[in-house]
Amino acid sequence: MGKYFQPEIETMPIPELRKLQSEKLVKHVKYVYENCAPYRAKMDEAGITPDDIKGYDDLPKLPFITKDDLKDAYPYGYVSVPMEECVRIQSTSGTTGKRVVAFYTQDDIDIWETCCARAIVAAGGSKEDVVHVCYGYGLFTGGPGLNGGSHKVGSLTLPMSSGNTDRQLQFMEDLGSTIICCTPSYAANLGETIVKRGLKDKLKLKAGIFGAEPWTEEMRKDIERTLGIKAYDIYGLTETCGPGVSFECEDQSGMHIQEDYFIPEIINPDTGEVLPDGEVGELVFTCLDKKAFPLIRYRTRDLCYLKREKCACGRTHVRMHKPMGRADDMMVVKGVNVWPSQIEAVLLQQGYQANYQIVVDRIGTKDTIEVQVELTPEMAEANDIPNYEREAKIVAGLKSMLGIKVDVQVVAPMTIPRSEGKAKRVVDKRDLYK
Ligand code: DLL
Repeated sequence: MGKYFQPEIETMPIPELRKLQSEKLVKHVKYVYENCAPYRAKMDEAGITPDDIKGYDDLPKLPFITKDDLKDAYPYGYVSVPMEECVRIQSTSGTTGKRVVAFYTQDDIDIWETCCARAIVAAGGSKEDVVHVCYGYGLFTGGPGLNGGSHKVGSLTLPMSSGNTDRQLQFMEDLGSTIICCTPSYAANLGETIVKRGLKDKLKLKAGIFGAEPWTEEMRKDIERTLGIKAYDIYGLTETCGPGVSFECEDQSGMHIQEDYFIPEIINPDTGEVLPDGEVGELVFTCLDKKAFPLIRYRTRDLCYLKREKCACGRTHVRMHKPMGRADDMMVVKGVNVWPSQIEAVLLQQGYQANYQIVVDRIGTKDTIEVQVELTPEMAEANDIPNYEREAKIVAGLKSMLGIKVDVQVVAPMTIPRSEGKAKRVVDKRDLYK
């Protein structure tokens, strides 16, 4: 198959790429203005009409979309095609608050899967490969995205989904998996088990495509050593389609953003001003083709910078440095996006006050998360419910909110240190954005 899935697009000379983006942007802004009521309202409010957008350079004139905008319009507000043209939804985690439901037409899915196919080929994939997908399937975009990309490449696809390590290893060995797709923390976990069981020589793995959460260069080295593979980063978010918005090539020097489909910008998260290439700021995406759930200047809250220098792989598309932090307080724990406000909502619902602390750590290759919450003085005085019962109820509430098991410890009033400034709600000992 060669080193590119679509060489003419992936190595397109930059002037041609800009021309393509300009043409698509002009058409798409008109489409969105005519079909997406909340974005039309934003443009009207900003005094911008589709005629003001004549090409790529006019992008900064357009208003931003934020996660709160999508949340306020939940679930159908941004849907811009008749419902009978939608063939799929995917969704972010969380039962209330921050959940976003993204809709797709068949063309939207094709584009998304094409992005994932490009990522698989960039990691050395071809028809001869056996692609072992152990991202979660379901509402999470990881499994379905890489699965679809692997089909497009023509590889034999193993839709394993996440968990059940014994079964993963059995299939890997029996069916000769060559490329593995999962979160980097699960890859590290698998690597550890493979070393422990002495399985490395029985496996045919050569590459891995890992993303959905921050990971360090140290983790990359560790995974490459224990699995005996080359480890590639992949990035994306549900709102823009899912994985494949950007991915690494063999140069492993940043992720190429699929610029024929997405225009990236880096902005100052406080002022919204566009920053020059090379400066760290918030990553913003304009999706140029998405019809069911269009996004113009969507603020990801991920912090990084863009690199425009020529890449040794021959791809011309701009590279983003791996996310270096967040402009908000989201954490990815056990592969799931977690906001402290979701945890706080569960605690307040159950009658506690906002005196709590969240401690996140990584023991070996596994994330741990513990919430310590104070009893209110009234609860302590009444002393009518044992702490273990209280803890079990909070654990259940958090499981239903976040979908993951959180350890909970109920502590006496006034135990958690008070802050004189901003409360330090989260202690994340993992230090993943190095
Ligand atoms: O995590 C999509 C995905 C699936 C990407 C599989 C890669 C592989 P969400 O659940 O909506 O979508 O979470 C998106 O996860 O804004 C980042 O903060 C974080 N994230 C995703 N990929 C990376 C990465 C999927 N490679 C949010 N490095 C994003 C660091 C990442 N953070």
